[in-house]
Amino acid sequence: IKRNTEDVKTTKEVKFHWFPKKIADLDKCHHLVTKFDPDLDQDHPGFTDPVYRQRRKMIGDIAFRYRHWEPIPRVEYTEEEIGTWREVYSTLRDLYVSHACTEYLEAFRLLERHCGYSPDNIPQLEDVSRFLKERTGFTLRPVAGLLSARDFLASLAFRVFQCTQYIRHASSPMHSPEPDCVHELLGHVPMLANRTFAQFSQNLGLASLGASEEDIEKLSTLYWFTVEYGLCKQNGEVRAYGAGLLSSYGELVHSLSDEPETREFDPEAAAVQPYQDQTYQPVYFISESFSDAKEKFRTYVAGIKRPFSVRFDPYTSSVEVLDNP
Ligand code: HBI
Ligand code: FE
Repeated sequence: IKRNTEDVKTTKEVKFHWFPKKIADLDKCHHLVTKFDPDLDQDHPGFTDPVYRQRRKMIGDIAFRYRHWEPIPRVEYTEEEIGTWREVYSTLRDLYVSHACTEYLEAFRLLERHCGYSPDNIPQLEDVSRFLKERTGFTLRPVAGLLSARDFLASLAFRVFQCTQYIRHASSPMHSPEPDCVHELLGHVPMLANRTFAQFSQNLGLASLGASEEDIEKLSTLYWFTVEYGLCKQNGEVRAYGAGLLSSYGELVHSLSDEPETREFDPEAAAVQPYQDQTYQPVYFISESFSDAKEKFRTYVAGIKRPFSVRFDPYTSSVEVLDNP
């Protein structure tokens, strides 16, 4: 009799979704979502530009061919691409002093000093990955576009951030419908250099392993209102730590104006709050501090039901799966 072994995950016949057990398994976590792909999305600024689409494909191929343990191949960016980077970089940098949280500012200074962050240079993922490894153990791996929430969150469990390497279309330097290297390098990377934030990100990832579709949906919504659009209190002021804010001039200004509604961070509420991926958020959540957010999240995760629990082994970068009694 032939059995479909894919369906049978434990001897007790409890079914749950496949997930990576060791860091090299992330080679299998490459499922892209085509929602904002320039080849398919007619509203993408690069949709009618065959040269851009060709370039995007070439850089995407680096990600498709990439395997764990390899150094990330370098990209020689064109003058036009560097021009796009320069425009966003110089505009945003002036705003960070008054709008970004201190953890971000501290890391940003180090990245300028050690990692080639400057208006005239798009940093190389391999250099940034080495920098992060030394700071928090996070590494980057190249990805060809918007990844499925399940694969994206799973990589965080191993302190791996899946990072795009191409840049947005030159006709629209201040906005991109999909993640690009401006969003990753200016939005995500500085925060991943912070220890508490890195631990929070990994915890989010560990909670997602083998989770049900509904729980993946909740965890990605939580990710949205923290890692992407989170605000925090600092010395009596509100500052931004979310990558979607720190990589968008317009929304960074909007988020700290008195226009949007703000609420105290509560994982239960943030996990089910409807969100916007086309315009600015109508509501933002403010955390007291990263440690506070991490603690509240721990309580929230304890309420998620899974037929097993996971433990991360930092010596081997693998997860142990423990059957629940
Ligand atoms: N994929 N490449 C990439 N970059 C992201 O920031 C990203 C993603 N996929 C899903 C995602 N972010 C989140 O919106 C959550 O769904 C986890
Ligand atoms: Fe992002």
